[in-house]
Amino acid sequence: MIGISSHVFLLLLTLQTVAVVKANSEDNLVRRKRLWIPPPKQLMENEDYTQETVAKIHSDFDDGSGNIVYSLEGIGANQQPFNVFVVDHITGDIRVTKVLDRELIDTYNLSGIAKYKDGRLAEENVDIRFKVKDQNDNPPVFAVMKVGEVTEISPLGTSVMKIMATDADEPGNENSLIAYTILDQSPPHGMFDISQDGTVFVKNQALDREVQYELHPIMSIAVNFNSNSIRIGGNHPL
Ligand SMILES: [Ca+2]
Ligand SMILES: [Ca+2]
Ligand SMILES: [Ca+2]
Repeated sequence: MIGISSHVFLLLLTLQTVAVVKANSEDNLVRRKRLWIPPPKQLMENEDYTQETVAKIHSDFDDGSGNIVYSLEGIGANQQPFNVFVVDHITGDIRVTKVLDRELIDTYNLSGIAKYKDGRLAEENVDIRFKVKDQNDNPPVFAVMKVGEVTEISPLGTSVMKIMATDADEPGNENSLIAYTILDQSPPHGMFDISQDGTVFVKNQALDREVQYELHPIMSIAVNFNSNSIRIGGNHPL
């Protein structure tokens, strides 16, 4: 059979063997497509794996003489971006040729192919998947800041504006989690506060329309911070 091996895939290989069923008795070389798909091997973005074998494909029909030729197909192999993953045609060793970026491609779904030298398939293609694990390598980015506007002597809690920021790291992961606090404000009288979801609200009723207020909101998650400033004026344009 054709299999994938690495420290992660060794156990899977055993399970896979059970799942293999011969297509018919006349042609033992071609087997029924496997229904069971191994989970992806995980590779960390920004880490250099180029000097190691990240996976291996091997056919039971490989007699060690070079009678089987291995190849890879899929996005990142024989489709753009080409040759991110390459396989040694003789040994079946799979290597990655560059440092991966999760924000570019987060999963590679490849097919491992084993053929005889005359071009006949030795096996059904095998699924080889690589998931690129996220690192916190993108800071939150504030959306365009507009000047907020609020009527003077507005009651406490009056919503002034909503701050928005985005983070390109993996959604649902703490690497992209954003919460907001106000780092400082001028004048420093604590006139405004901000909720974790980014809503700026009035904290002190004594707002004066002759004063220009400036806030420095900051994302409060320790691993994820970036700051910018916003201005808040009275109920007339500044
Ligand atoms: Ca990245
Ligand atoms: Ca981030
Ligand atoms: Ca990332």
